Order: sequence, then C-alpha cells, then structure tokens
Amino acid sequence: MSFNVPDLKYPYEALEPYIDAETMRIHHDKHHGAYVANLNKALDGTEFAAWTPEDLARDWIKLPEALKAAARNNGGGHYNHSLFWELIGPDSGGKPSGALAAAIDGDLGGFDAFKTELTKAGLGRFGSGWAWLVLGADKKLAIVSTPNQDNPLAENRVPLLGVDVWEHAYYLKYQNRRADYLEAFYNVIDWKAVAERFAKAKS
Ligand code: MN3
Repeated sequence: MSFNVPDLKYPYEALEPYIDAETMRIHHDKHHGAYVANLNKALDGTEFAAWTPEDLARDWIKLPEALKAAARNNGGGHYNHSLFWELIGPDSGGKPSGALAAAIDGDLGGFDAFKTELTKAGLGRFGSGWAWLVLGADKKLAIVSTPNQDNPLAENRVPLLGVDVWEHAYYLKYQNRRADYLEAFYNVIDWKAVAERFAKAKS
C-alpha cells in the first residue's frame, strides 16, 4: 500500500465538547480510511503511487484521464484530512500571535474579520467542501473555499488552515447546524501549528 492514514496525535475524545469522539472516530477511521483505500486501489502499480499526497492535491490534473478523478477526489481527501488532523487539537483555540497575528491584522483586517470571513466561506460552500485560510502567490493571506476534496494548492495557494464542512464532519453532533459546528471549530484550532505552516510558506 502506497498511502496510509496517519495516526491522530490525540485521543478521539480529546476535542470534546466541540467535536465529539464518535465523529472523530468515524471521520478519521472510516472516511479518511476510505479515501486512502480508494487511492491505493487506483494508483498502486502506477508511477503515481510514488507521488506525495501534496503532489496529488496540487497536480492531479497532470495524471492520465483514467486516474484523474481518483487522484483529485481521493488524493485530495487524503491530503486535506491529513492536514486537518494536524491543525486541530486539544488545549487549543484562542487567537494566533506573532507574525501570523500581524499578517491577519494587515491582510484580513484583524482576527474578528478573519473569523467572520472564514465562517462565511464555510456556510457559503453549497454541498460539500472546505473553507481555508491560505497564503496567496502574492504572499498575502486570503480566505477561500473549495468544493468536494479540491485543495487551494491546485490554484497556487498554500493552505494554512482548513475547516471541513462536509456533513460527515459534524452531522452526528450538530445535525444540520453547520453554523454551530463552525463556531465550535474555533476552539480546536492549533494556532501554533498554523503559525508554523505560515512561517514555512512565507520563507
Ligand atoms: Mn472530512
């Protein structure tokens, strides 16, 4: 098998009460697990099995026609979820500090404006997808959203933080209340991890 689901660095219940243990278990083991299983099924035995998940999320369009959909959807799903688990965690939330906070102030008009825009992007994504804080090619922060398992990398933007707004990310606890899930999400953002991605992307 070329691709594997990374272990969570915290227990399933660690994000309670904001994200419940059962959602984490199903989301990580079953949903992420299915993206990885389908990706392996499609790419094992081809040269593309050696690509990184990041390569696939950025350059799926370069694959042969027969493999494109699998690379885009399952490769994207693998990359997006691997990133998601890294950027949330227990004892998190609050606000960023340092250079990231300064960039949010300068580029997005401050933390409250960032929050408003990210929530708006998450609520405005019809159907399934993600809302993102990204670093653009102009090295400025921006808020974008992508459908399904697409990723900002394919649009030459570096994803710094992503929030999964597929129903599977919140339905067990929040049912149709995506706004409540998004509000809760701010309590699990690991800003230290986001700041590290920002520093790396800027350099
Ligand atoms: Mn998901």
